[in-house]
Amino acid sequence: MSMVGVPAGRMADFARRAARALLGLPALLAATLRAWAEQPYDWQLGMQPAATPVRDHIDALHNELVVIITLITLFVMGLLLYVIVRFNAKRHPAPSRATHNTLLEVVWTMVPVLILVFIAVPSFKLLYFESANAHPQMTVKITGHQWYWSYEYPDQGDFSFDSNMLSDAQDQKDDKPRLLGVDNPMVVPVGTVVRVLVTSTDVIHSWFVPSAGVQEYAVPGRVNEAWFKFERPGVYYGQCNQICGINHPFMPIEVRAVSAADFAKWTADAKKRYSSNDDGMLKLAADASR
Ligand SMILES: [Cu+2]
Repeated sequence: MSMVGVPAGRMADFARRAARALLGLPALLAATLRAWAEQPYDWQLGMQPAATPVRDHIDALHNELVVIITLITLFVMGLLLYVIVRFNAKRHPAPSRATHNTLLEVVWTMVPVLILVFIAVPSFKLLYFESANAHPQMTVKITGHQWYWSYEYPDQGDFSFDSNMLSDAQDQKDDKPRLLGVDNPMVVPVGTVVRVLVTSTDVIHSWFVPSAGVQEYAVPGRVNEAWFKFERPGVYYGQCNQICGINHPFMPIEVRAVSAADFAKWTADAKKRYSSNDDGMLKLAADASR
């Protein structure tokens, strides 16, 4: 059998090609996901893949909540449909005048309370898990400024540097995603518990790297703590996600998780490059004179 005007041979050929394309789809998808793993991509569904234990836990809680939410939604929808069908004016012309039912009221108060308690247990566990790690292996201090980030490495020789967004032209040259690439990325060793201390010099910013599961407010005059341990090497992008002024969307975050050897190499180089770093002061002066 063939479609009108299409020879059977070509139909078979088309079916074969379609089957091949379908079989190849999972591999293609996996490759795409890998290539775009640590940043948003067009038509993305769901969240960026987890890269740290904290994000693994966040995903686990999220998946658990999706099940609970789905069951509740289906239950309420079922009740609504039942009422609409069974008790509409046509089938049920004389409505009940009952206003109280003690048993029903106790049940519909207690059941939601129990559900919330059931959710609160893993939720509080996660809060404590992500708030601080008792055994950090190194510390990086992160400071938000209008509108860039700066990073300090007290354990590796106390150097610091500023991290500014790249221009579109530079992003293209360096093959970095637009509005996410920076000139000096934060570099950390993979498999290491990194404590980050987050603060700000001007207004409230927020250091947010989705794949790390870290979103920490940067508040002037206050130091907030978070931690991460990247499980695999990669480049992880994030952004300030606290509306902090006109250039709020232009203070991206780029974290590079590298091997211990590469980190040692980078540290040695960074110590030389950033030791007499007064970029920050120059930038502040430039901002003030504007
Ligand atoms: Cu900001």
